Amino acid sequence: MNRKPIYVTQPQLPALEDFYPYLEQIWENKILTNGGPFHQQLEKALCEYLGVEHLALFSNGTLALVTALQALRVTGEVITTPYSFVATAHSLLWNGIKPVFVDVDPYTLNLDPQKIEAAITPQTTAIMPVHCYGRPCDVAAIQRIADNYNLKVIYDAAHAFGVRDASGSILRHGDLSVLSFHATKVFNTFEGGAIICPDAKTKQRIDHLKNFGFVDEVTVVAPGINGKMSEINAAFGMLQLRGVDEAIARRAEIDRAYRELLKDVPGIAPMGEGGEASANHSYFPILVGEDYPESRDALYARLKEAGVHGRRYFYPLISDFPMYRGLPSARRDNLPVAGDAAARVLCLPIYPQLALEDVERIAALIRAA
Ligand code: T4K
Repeated sequence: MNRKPIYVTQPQLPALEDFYPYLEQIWENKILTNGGPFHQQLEKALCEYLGVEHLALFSNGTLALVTALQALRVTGEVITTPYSFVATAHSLLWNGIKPVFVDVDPYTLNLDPQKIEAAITPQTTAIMPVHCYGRPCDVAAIQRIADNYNLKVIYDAAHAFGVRDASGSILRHGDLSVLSFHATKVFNTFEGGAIICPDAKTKQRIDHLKNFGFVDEVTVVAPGINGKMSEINAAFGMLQLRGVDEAIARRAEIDRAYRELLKDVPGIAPMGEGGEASANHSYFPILVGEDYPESRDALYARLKEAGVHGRRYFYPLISDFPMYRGLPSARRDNLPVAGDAAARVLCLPIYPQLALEDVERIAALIRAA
């Protein structure tokens, strides 16, 4: 039987005709970008939805990370994780900052706070952890270290849309948090991103930085960049926001189905529940262990052969890419937990429209080894 390929994710798209009124509005306004009406509406709506006070929209998550570092005037060395998408560390290189890789915790695969202190030097100015797969970092432990050593904390929260801990949004921790609204994310604006700011003054600085440094027609206060989100993307975001709770609920259903279907497959370990935090089910990572009859790569290839395109997020480790591998902190013996996870991880397809019968078929393929 000829089946359509199943990708690791697929964007949730609202009905096309529901987008027409937004397009008509843009045509009528004739404001296409530079902080237009939809841009303003979306900033406000996202603050309300996420439970944060100040948020600056961006054209993508990577430029938001680059700008967040600029906004806090971070220099020197920054402690970060090797177990992430390459944009995390690239944002440091774009600012002339040296990344210092620290190993991850085996349970969450987030930066291990117990290993951070040993990597701090007189040049260290900040920590950039990632809430990997939307699972919260140990924010309290990280903040204690940052306070002790007077370091900034910038969370790469690209995966953590809508995630909350016991007292509110996970995005309110640290000095700044950065979201991605890329097509593959839980909430998408085709391309997009945002910085969550603690106060209006920081947001204003970030708003200047994303608009070339312009404060008014004749005043430029910093060598800013063009990081603005267009009206089309912002309008699409307004529409997407209407369906995001339903989309996350559907993802939760798929997550539960996988866990049930895979629960006693030897050597297959779906990564843990979200602990005390709410989860957004942005990814469904499994770790393939020695008890499984095939290697992770053999399973990945066999699924692909059957039209199921899982992804090995995050393999290779960032520290293994050529621009990082010469750093002393990139040595494999410095990063044993991250290295082991990168060799064993496979993210299975998860997205709102994925049918339960496809989840069953994927689980059956995994069980069939
Ligand atoms: N920090 C972290 C921790 C991140 O994970 C990311 C991005 C960033 C920062 C940077 O944020 P952005 O600058 O991207 O806003 C994808 C995404 O491009 C990237 O946004 C994401 N992380 C990363 C984890 O995954 P690829 O190269 O794996 O994507 P791609 O194009 O292979 O897409 C995966 C699958 O999704 C495809 O096989 C099919 C499906 N797909 C994809 C697109 C783009 C669709 O069905 N429709 C689409 O439009 O990087």
